[in-house]
Amino acid sequence: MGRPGFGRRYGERPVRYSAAGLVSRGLTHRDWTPMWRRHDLKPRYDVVIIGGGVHGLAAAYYLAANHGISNVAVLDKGYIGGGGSGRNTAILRSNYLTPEGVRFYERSMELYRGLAADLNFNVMFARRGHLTLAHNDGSLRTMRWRAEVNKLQGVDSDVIGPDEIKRLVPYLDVSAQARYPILGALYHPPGGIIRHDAVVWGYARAAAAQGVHIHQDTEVTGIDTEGGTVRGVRTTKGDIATPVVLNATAGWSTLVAAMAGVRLPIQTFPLQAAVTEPVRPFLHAVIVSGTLHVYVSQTDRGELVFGASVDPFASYSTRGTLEFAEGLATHVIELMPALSKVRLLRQWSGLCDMTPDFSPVMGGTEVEGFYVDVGWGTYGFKAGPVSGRRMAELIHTGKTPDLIRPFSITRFYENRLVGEKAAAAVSH
Ligand code: PYC
Repeated sequence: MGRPGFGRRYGERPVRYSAAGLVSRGLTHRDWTPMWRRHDLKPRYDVVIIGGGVHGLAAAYYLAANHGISNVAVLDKGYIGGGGSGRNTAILRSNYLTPEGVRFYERSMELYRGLAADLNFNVMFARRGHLTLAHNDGSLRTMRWRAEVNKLQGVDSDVIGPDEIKRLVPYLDVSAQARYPILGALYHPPGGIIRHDAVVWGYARAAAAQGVHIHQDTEVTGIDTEGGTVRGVRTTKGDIATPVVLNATAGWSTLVAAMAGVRLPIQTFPLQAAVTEPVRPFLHAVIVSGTLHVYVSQTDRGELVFGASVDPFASYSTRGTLEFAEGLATHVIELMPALSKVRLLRQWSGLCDMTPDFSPVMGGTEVEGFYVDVGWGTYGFKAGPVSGRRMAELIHTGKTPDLIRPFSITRFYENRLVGEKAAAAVSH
C-alpha cells in the first residue's frame, strides 16, 4: 500500500499556556485565541479518522507529532468529545487481569501522567488510589489473581483487608452486618481520575497545531473501496479521497465498519452514569463494587460521580432511566449510608462497543487501508493515549507494534482471546 506522505505541514502555533499568560490576559482583557480553526473539507487527505473522541484525536496528534503525517482529517458527526469520551466516569487504572492487558493499560497510565506537560494543557490528572471491593470468596480469589499478575508486570496492586479499607475510606460500611459484607479489596494506589473533556480538548488543540483538520458536524455516509482497498469516504459535507481510514467510533463502530464491508464481533450497549450535587471533599479514593454494580469517585469540585454495569440489552440510547437511578441509590447507600441525603443532579449514558472477551480490537482489517481502534466496551477512555500512539505507529510503518499485537481482529478466528471480563469495574 502507498503509505501517507511525510511532509510536515504545521498549522498555527498554539498560544503557550502559563501562569504569567493568565495574569497578563486577566489584566489586559485580551481574548484567548481559539484552540483550533475551522477548515473547508479538502478533496484529499493522507489519513481520515472517523470519530473525534480521545482515540481519534490522539491518533491524529501522534501521526502528526511523532510521524510527520499532518495531512489528516478527524471527522465527527457531532462535536468532539460528544460520544464516549465525554460520557465516561474518567477513571484511570491499569490493574487488569491478563499480562497483555496490564502492560497495555499501564503504558496508557504513563502517557496520561505526562500528558499535561506534553500537551501544555491542564488535564487535571489526580492520583487517588483505586479500590475494587470483594464481597465474597470468589471475588477475593480474583483480586488476588489480579494483584499477582499486576505485580509481575511492575504495576502497584495488592489485596488489603477491611481495616485498611476503612482507614482509606472512613465512610464505607465495612461491618459484618452489611447485606454483602466487604471481605477485602484490590488496592491499586496509582489509579485515579482525570478531567475527560480537557483530555479531548488538549489533544484537539495539539493536533490542530500540527496541521490536522478537525471537522465537526460531518457525518460519514459511506466508505469507498476498490479491489479490497480503501479509496475514500463520503460525508454530509462532501467526498474525500484517501488511502487510509481509521475507525475510532466506539459505540458506532460496527455501523462504520459495515460501510467498508467489514464485520466486527461487537455489540453496542448503553452504560449509565450520574452525578450528585457537590459536597465537602470526603472521598479520596475511587471505589468499585462489582457485587453492588456501582463505582464512585469524588471530583475536585465535590460532586460524586457514579456509574453502573452496562444495560442488559443492546441499544443506541444515550438517555438515563429511572430504574438505573433507583438501583444506584439503593446500592450506594448500602456502601456508604451517610450519603442518603445527597441529591442526584444529572444522569446520562454512553455507548459501549462490547467484544466477547472484553478486550479491544486494534489493527488492520481484510480491507487494505481500513484500520480499526474499537471494541473498547467500558475501558475505552483509559486507553486513549496509548492506542492513539500505537495506531499512529501502525499506520505510518505498516508494522503492528508488539503492545497491540494481541488485540488484532484475527484472535477471534485463531482462538486466542484475551479475557478481561474479570477486570471489569462492575459485573456485566
Ligand atoms: O473499568 O474502571 C473501569 C470503568 C469505570 C467505568 C467504566 N469502566
